[in-house]
Amino acid sequence: PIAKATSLFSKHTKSIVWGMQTRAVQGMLDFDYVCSREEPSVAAMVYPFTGDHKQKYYWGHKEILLPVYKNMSDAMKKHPDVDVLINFASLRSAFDSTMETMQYPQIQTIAIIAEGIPEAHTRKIIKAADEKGVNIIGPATVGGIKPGCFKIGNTGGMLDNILASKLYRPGSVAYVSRSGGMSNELNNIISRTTDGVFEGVAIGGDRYPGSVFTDHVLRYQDTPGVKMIVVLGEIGGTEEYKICQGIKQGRITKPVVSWCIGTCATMFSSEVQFGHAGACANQASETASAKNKALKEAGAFVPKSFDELGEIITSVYDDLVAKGVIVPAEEMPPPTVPMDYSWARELGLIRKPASFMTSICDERGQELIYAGMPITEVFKSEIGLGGTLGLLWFQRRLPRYACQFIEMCLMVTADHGPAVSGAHNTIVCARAGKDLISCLTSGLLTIGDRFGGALDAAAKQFSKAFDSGMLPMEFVNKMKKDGKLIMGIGHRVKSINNPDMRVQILKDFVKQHFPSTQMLDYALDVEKITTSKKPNLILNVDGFIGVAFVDLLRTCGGFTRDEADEFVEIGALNGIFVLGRSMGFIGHYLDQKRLKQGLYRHPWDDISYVLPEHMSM
Ligand code: Q5B
Repeated sequence: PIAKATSLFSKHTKSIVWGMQTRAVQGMLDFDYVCSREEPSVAAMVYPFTGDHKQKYYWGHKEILLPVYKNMSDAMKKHPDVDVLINFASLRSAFDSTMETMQYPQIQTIAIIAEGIPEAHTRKIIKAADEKGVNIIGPATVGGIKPGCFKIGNTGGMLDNILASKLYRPGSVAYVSRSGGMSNELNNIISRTTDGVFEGVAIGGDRYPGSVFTDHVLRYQDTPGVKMIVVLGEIGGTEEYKICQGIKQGRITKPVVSWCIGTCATMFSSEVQFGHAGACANQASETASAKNKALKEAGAFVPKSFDELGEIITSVYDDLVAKGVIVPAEEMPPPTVPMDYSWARELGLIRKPASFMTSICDERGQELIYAGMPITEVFKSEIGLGGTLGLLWFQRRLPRYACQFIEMCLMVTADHGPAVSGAHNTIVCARAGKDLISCLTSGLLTIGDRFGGALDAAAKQFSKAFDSGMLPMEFVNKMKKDGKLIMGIGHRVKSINNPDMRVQILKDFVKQHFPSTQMLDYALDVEKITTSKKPNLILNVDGFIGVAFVDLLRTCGGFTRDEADEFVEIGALNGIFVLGRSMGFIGHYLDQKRLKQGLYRHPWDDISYVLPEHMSM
């Protein structure tokens, strides 16, 4: 078998990450940056489920691109300087990808993150790794960290943790633990009690880890920068006894501080399986208490409980400093890494004025919310289209009669034949081969003061006259004197002799259900005067909806007078015609397409050409 490397990571280590773990990769790059590495430790990613491409990451303040390869062979060929693979493959594919990785002699270390890999597979991986001289960290681990040099995936947590535990520069203490979570705790304890971590590895909680405690303790023994070793063992297995042997035989001479977690197991009457697959004592010698006792007897520094681990590390460290074995280096501040915007916001460190404000709809939660009403409630309370419009336009749950009135308005304005301006435009546009949206908008663009867009102006004119106490006749005369048309009055084809049934239907409903029809009554009095002058000067559909809506907003109980006036002022009422008539315009568009109507050209005989005559000099 080929000998395995004792130093797994340096300031120049380059790795390939298997899997699209973008957060983990960014975490590694941020770590590299605070360690003042010259180059990122991730050379590339391998992800078989997409084609070759590049992914954007931050390198300090800059943005960089890292390649993603579909095939491992391409990644290895393009990056011959890579000697570490971090395998984020799932428990189903971790075996194949790890075995494939070991075919490339450039790889010296593989970290396997997946939990639940079948033990038979792990044993095959271990056998192959031993033959090929590859160091395995994991499976079922977060990995490991070498301050100032390299961080495996998510080890050490987020950047604030890395900074708090001073993992951006090496100390003198190396540790090995089984648990990734506890390795974080060790980073914290060691950074508070000593000059910091030199290297830390979490070997993972499986019964057959790819590398064992002694593999790492012996590496640390042979690494000059390591001055003391911390081993955090746990209940289950007999690995810790090998450390005892190493100390007794003089193979391990550096001070070892050790504690095995799981001493509480003795409080249970039956055997306890702890969280890790390997954390179960199958015999007395595998209990945490037995192993702690043996370690102490062998010469390791063993605290009385985990709580005292920090104290014992301090005393061993202080002793090494006193003896001059450790000379703490001067602290240098690490380079700053900009904090991710979303994280800074989550921590409440920054605030930014929003570019947008909204108060009608919120789609971010589990359920869509219309003006405070969850969509399930919208359906449960059967508020219909009118109620939905009430929520989105007026931010109110309107009374039933109001919802019904809105729906009736939408129905009566839905269409009024192909001859009206908007439908005509839609039809011409459809026959010119345009799409639905173009045809619809082409029709909508004709809506204005003269056609379909007189609702708000009618509401304003009538209510202004009414509120100022003008008699209907005074209003008509004033408008005539000012040379203004009364909005909502007049129709091209409807008249008192040919009444508009749409208006009649609405009138019957409003008269029956609205608490007050003051504005409508005023407009009907105006209509009496205008129709006495010309029979087509009726209160038309726009005018009717406009004034009835003023009555609704003012008297339904949901709005203050200011709010009611504001909706008219900002043009809410024309929206009713726009929405209703969109149904018709879409109908005309579909109709023209269905009828396969060709390009429309207006006939010459319907155009009067009135050009200026030829001018002779
Ligand atoms: N005169 C609607 O006009 C129309 C007068 C008036 C005082 C008035 C006209 C008008 C105001 C805007 C309005 C909505 C253009 C209409 C709609 C939807 C639709 C459409 C459909 C659908 C019709 C003749 C004489 C003149 C005028 C006077 C006219 N209107 N006086 N106030 N409002 N109304 N728009 O027939 O003395 O002879 O010079 O602008 O409410 O769009 O179905 O077609 O569902 O699609 O062209 O219902 O009334 O009348 O302009 O020849 O005027 O009456 O001053 O007097 P006409 P004109 P004089 S609903």
